[in-house]
Amino acid sequence: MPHRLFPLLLVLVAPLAAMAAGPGHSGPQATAGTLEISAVRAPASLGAARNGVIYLSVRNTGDQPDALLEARSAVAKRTELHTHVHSDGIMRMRRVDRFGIPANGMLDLRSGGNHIMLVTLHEPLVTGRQFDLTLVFEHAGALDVRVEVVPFGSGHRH
Ligand SMILES: [Cu+2]
Repeated sequence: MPHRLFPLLLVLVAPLAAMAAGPGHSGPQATAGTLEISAVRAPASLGAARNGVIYLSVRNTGDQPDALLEARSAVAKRTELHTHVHSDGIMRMRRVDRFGIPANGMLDLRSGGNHIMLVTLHEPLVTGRQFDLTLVFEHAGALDVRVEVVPFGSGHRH
């Protein structure tokens, strides 16, 4: 029986490959050039809230800075890049033109900081659902990612 070794090898290797790709939130969801996009999420809508927020992380492994210029999604009338500014003790949101992504650095959109604003949702965001988002980077170009709707409150800083 000279052929008996080769099926055994397949049986050993396949589960290892599955484990490496396995569940968990650590790996990037999408890559564009030197950019790795991960943890793309939107908190579920609360009550009759008309607006939504998207958070995500971008790691730039390259030596050139890049920038997020635009985000597009069909779930809302408009999509804007927002930052938070403190003025007179009040935290307000302000629209910005771009989010810089440093060379060999991170852009971290998170609760209380920079975020993508979904202005006037067509329907409420429901936990467990997903929707499409197009990110437009200055150098890496356009990239489509999936946004996962997570329970409200779980998108907070950790
Ligand atoms: Cu906002």
